[in-house]
Amino acid sequence: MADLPAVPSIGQGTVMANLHSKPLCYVHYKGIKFPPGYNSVENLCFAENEFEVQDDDIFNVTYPKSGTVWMIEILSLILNGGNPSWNQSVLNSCRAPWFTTQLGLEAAHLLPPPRLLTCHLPIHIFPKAFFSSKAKVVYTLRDPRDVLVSYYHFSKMCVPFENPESFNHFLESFLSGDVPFGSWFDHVTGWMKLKGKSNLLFISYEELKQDLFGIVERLCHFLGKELDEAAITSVVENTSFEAMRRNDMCNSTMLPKEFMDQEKGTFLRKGICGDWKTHFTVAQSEYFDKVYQEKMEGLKGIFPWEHTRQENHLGKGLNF
Ligand code: PPS
Repeated sequence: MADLPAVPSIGQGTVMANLHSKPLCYVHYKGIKFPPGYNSVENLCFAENEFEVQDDDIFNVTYPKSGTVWMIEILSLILNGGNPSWNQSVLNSCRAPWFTTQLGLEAAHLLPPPRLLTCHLPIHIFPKAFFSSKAKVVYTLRDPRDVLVSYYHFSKMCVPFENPESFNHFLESFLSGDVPFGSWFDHVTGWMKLKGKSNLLFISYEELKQDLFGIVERLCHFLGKELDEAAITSVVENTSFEAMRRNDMCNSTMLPKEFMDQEKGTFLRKGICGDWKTHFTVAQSEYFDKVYQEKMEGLKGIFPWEHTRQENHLGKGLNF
């Protein structure tokens, strides 16, 4: 397993070397487009309908750019009682395989229980077997404006993604859901329908930034894996942005150039909240807000990015 390519961001598999030399042809499945090269209709169909879910499986589910790789590091460390040796010696794609791809599926079958499994699947394509199992899902979400900015930069460096024409064009595509893995709004509202179920935990990137120690404690409790203070401190230290940047097992620098062009960007780019403010014009911000208000009707008021910093410090809006 250790010789599998690290694809920390969006999957595992062989990518054609000339992906960027011709127009990209996305894989389409159930209304969602997926990056070519390592996704196939067969594997997506298998993941949805035939993937065998085990009761002790732990799924790390996200919309892209919401903190997927961060959560892999956190969960891997929790499962190892805070000991960083697994994180530092085994690629993240082998520790928490992208089971919707062929290589990820093979890696998943080799993992001893409890398995960590990763995907960006919207709920309507998620393994059917999950819904009658005791398996757990950790769903991480992030301010969609920061997701958009991160996704924009990522699309420029990741070869199986269309190179954005401009920031404004990408914003339009994002708001209309015409990006790989579909609409952020549909993804989040779809998963939020399961809010309240005991085997699902929703965590936000903003909470991770604000109180990593507290969130690790919450995750430990959810997973039934209580750690002492020293172990939690180790999880926190080894999953800091700086520590992850130094760790080749998760910083994506091991990826082949034909998959990710490190000269065009850095996967662990800025790691902050609110970077959208340096990208959006006032007009773009107002347009985004208008679409957000329409699409998030019914769920408004519960997400950390909808509150002021002071309210968040008072603990409002963080426990959804
Ligand atoms: S992917 O490609 O969908 O799997 O990307 P994903 O891992 O979901 O998101 C990448 C963004 O998460 C940031 N990140 C972190 N921020 C803070 N601290 C830590 N430890 C951390 N690890 C990952 C990463 O930098 C990307 O965000 P941006 O805004 O681009 O920096």
